[in-house]
Amino acid sequence: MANELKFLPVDEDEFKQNNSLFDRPSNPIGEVQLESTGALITKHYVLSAEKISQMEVRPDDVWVISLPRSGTTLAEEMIWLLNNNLDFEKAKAQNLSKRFMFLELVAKMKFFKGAGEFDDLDAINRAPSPRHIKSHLPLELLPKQLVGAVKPKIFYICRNPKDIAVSQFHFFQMLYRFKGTFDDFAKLFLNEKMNYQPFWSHVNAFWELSKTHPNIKMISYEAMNQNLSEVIQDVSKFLNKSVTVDDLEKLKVHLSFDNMKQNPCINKQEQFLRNKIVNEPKDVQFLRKGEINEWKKTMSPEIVELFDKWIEKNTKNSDVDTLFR
Ligand code: PPS
Repeated sequence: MANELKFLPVDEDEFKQNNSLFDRPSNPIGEVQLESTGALITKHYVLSAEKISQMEVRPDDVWVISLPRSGTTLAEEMIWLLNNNLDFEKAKAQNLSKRFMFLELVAKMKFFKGAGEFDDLDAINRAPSPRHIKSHLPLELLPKQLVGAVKPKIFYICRNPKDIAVSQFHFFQMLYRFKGTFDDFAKLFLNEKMNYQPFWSHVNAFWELSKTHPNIKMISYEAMNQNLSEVIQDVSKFLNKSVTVDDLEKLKVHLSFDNMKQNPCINKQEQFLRNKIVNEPKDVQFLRKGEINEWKKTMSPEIVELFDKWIEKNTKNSDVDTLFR
């Protein structure tokens, strides 16, 4: 099989400098970039890149793609329940990460278990249909079959990048002990130095495809936050499912921020404590605020200006920003 994905190492000084802002020995910011697009990822992933690219996609797969902190978890729980006839009992009995497999986390397992000893995609390839798969990878690193004849259901979750940056800042303070200020983080984000970036091509690729591919649906965090009923109805129609008024109300209660934050199958409390990411249950902030426009309260005017210029520059020839207005 021809190796079509070519990765280049990130400049060593820049890599060291960016990772020096994190108090973790594991260097959270990626070491490699895809040559063709500059997509930034960690070296763990590269071991599985070709396998992921060539992976078989099934017509009844359900995929959720997003950049980190876009509202992926909320979308996954909603979509899984709608695609599983609102089986709340099963949803409460099994961790969401088991119900929705995280594509590149599996690749990371290969790195830790030792390349060659462990078939990284085996769990996903052997999983019974219908599979539910989540990924933060940009389109160019996802399975080629995702776009083409197979036509699985694909959801792309997007969110105002200003709020993504605020959410990522807090999340990486917890997960990777980011020790810089928000302004330090915002500059990394705006310079496209976080894993899975560049931001705009990640979103744009799916936004453009969604205009001609009826199997791709864009969902914004803002829509889920402000009008969940409408989103649920839209998603159920897309999945060819019907929901009664009663179902809709039950699902909305289940998906409320407070309920999901208390839900051990979703809140990652056990996992973060076990892996010593935090020491106290109260410090697990996987579900953190659950608000829109938090940036308005927290960003300095200087950083807002930098974001506005970045948005203007990157949306000149596109209507992609209409997604999260
Ligand atoms: S991750 O780490 O990439 O999987 O994060 P992701 O799930 O994409 O996004 C996390 C943000 O979504 C918020 N969230 C919710 N908001 C409202 N209601 C519900 N039920 C909900 N579930 C998750 C979560 O709090 C993160 O946003 P912030 O702004 O940090 O609160």
